[in-house]
Amino acid sequence: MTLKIYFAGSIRGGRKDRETYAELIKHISKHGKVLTEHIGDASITQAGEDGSSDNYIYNRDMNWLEEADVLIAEVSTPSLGVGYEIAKAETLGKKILCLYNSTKNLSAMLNGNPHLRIESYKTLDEAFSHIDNFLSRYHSRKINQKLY
Ligand code: 6IA
Repeated sequence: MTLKIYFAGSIRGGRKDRETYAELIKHISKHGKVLTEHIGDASITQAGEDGSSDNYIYNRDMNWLEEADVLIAEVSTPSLGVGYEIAKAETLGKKILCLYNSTKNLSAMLNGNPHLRIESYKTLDEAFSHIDNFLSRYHSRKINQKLY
């Protein structure tokens, strides 16, 4: 079955890492279906004007989060929405990978949470290998669980 991945990245928190999100999404798509491909879209600006109501966006995103097998969040740009999604995914029992640029200072609320896998990167290739490791562990854990 195809792996479903929820990718989270800042929108109203600021769009300066948008191109990084697009590269990460392209890489993650090799592993399965990214439910939130639009996070890397240049057409989604910080102000946002795609016409969807906030209530529609909230409901749709929460449904996707429930449906997802894993959450991968890029957390270099602080975002209330991404922080909320991480906490929600934790409550739902999802496996979570948080990636951030090593030049940033990460919130203790993420960095200090033992339930999150947190990885910093300097280059996109480093970020890609963190993703590959995280997803291969996810697969092997699932296979092992099926044995018992
Ligand atoms: O607080 P933020 O806006 O930075 O929160 C970003 C996170 O919330 C992302 O990981 C998304 O999953 C979710 N999110 C927030 N706004 C949207 C959105 N808006 N579309 C999809 N997901 C969203 C469309 C454009 C909008 C600015 C009108």
